[in-house]
Amino acid sequence: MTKQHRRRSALALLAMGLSSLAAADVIYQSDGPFGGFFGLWGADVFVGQTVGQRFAPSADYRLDEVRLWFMSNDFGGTVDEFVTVTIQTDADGPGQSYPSRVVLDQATFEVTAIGWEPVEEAVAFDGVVLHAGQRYWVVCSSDAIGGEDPVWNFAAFGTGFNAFRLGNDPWQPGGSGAELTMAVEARPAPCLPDYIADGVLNFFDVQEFLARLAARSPSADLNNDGALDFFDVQSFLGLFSRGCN
Ligand SMILES: [Ca+2]
Ligand SMILES: [Ca+2]
Repeated sequence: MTKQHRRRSALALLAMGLSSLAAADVIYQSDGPFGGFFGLWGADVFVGQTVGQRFAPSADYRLDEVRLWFMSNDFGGTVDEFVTVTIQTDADGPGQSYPSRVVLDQATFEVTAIGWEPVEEAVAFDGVVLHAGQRYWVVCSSDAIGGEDPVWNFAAFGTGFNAFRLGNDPWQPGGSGAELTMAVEARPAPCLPDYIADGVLNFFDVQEFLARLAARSPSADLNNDGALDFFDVQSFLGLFSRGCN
């Protein structure tokens, strides 16, 4: 066997391994913060205001990553403020769409922007179940005080469906307005109970689901109620017995 041949074989094996894992799709993508009509502006994220933007996947997915552009309201040096990003379901009243406060998963990042120089922050998530056609919210909050706070950049063009919450007040019903910068990447999940995503439903999927449930992984919250309990087991068994095409 020549050296070149061996290398090809290794590459072929690598390709096979990767093809069994679904690649992430970009299921939501705003414009960037630069240029355009609006120029640089954004929504303050601080003790006085929590900000959310809505998205709705067109198919079943598992959340992989959210990317957001942030700049700092502090003209000074380095900003050392943290932003908490939560994934929430929709309160879903008639014409009253806003985050439900049911948190499916959350992650925190430290704002790295200095002054009005936006930086794109990537926030990883561990497979939160996103059901086709359901509304979800990416919500940003922070304990920063006003004047030195993180600012979630508006996109140069476009409109998004946003909601704002002032201090500890209830959420104000959302509406269409300037688009907040946001990209959402998720892995297609054409068969939700197929936790070992190999297109086949078998014992290994049961094992993987139960392991994630035991590890309190948000990826096991099949019914999207923010809790991990018997109802998720029930959902899993229902989906599993129904099978996949
Ligand atoms: Ca499987
Ligand atoms: Ca649940």
